Amino acid sequence: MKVAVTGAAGQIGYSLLFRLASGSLLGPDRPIELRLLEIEPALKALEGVVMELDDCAFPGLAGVEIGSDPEKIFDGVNLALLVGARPRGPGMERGDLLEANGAIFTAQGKALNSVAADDIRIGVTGNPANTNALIAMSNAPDIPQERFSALTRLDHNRAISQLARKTGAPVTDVKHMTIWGNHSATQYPDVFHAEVGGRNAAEVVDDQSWIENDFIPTVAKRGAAIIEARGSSSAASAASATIDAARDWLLGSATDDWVSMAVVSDGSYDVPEGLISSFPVTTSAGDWTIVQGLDIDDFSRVRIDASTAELAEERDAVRELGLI
Ligand code: NAX
Repeated sequence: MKVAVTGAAGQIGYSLLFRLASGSLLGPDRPIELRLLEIEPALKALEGVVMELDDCAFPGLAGVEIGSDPEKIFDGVNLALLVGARPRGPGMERGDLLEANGAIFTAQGKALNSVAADDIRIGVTGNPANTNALIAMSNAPDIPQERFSALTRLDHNRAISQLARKTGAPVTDVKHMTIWGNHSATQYPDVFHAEVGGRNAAEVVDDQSWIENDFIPTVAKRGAAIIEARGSSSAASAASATIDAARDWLLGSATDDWVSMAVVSDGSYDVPEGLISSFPVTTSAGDWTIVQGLDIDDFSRVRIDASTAELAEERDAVRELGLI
């Protein structure tokens, strides 16, 4: 399998590449070839990372290619993990950020459209992840829309961990967690459909104030808390979630569980059609299906609507910029 990683010389890349090469994605018996995309000024640093990959002598690493031309790097790839993005610099307005990322994700969408393998799956980690995925998808008309997703698995994993800690249960006892909406502070981590040890999580917690004033903001603002503590943004956990998401997408989610993925909305749960929004999904052999039939009460409705309204605003902004 040929796996492309963009932003490969960045922080997340430094963790992600070694996990991919050691077999965390498909298991140690299925060799992968890495195709690493970076901007020109970062290629030297990337060469150093490749030297380290060599020095690990990973048995499952079939080859590594690096470069700054997406048409070359994406040629024949089966999975593209789009991690590289332009961070918000000093004095940059939101519109500037969308525009700078728009340039990256239009070019990468077009390149994937023309050279990726027929079975390509694309996972976007680089922020603003949902809208970057929308831009790439809109610029790749020959790739089926369901092949694009944006990462909310880190938020999902954070929510599981917080709930496990609160209830004293192991993380493996927490199932059916859902992140709805945007990978941003408006995201809605939903415990009302989650279970702890087979029981409804909200009932096990039995503390509405904790859910509202502790759990939801802790999960939604976890990225900022990590920056505050570490001096730089989540990297190893983001790499781990990127792999969890891709692995489950390709190999399937557990039969008694679901995962959160931002995928193109078909209007389910009144999320406007066409937005890339996070839903509860089950996955199997590279396909995902939105879990249907969950009751959404008023508490959840307001929060899902607020996050999808933000996504609609981002979509409108990139539409105005002519990026989609
Ligand atoms: P870094 O700034 O360390 O690395 C980004 C890398 O991308 C840099 O090496 C840069 O040269 C490269 N890059 C920029 N433009 C590129 C282009 N056109 N083609 C190829 N490479 C390009 O950031 P890092 O900490 O690795 O984070 C990467 C992205 O992930 C950021 O946008 C960040 O906001 C986002 N995150 C997303 C998360 C999620 O859950 N969806 C969580 C973690 C992280 O915040």
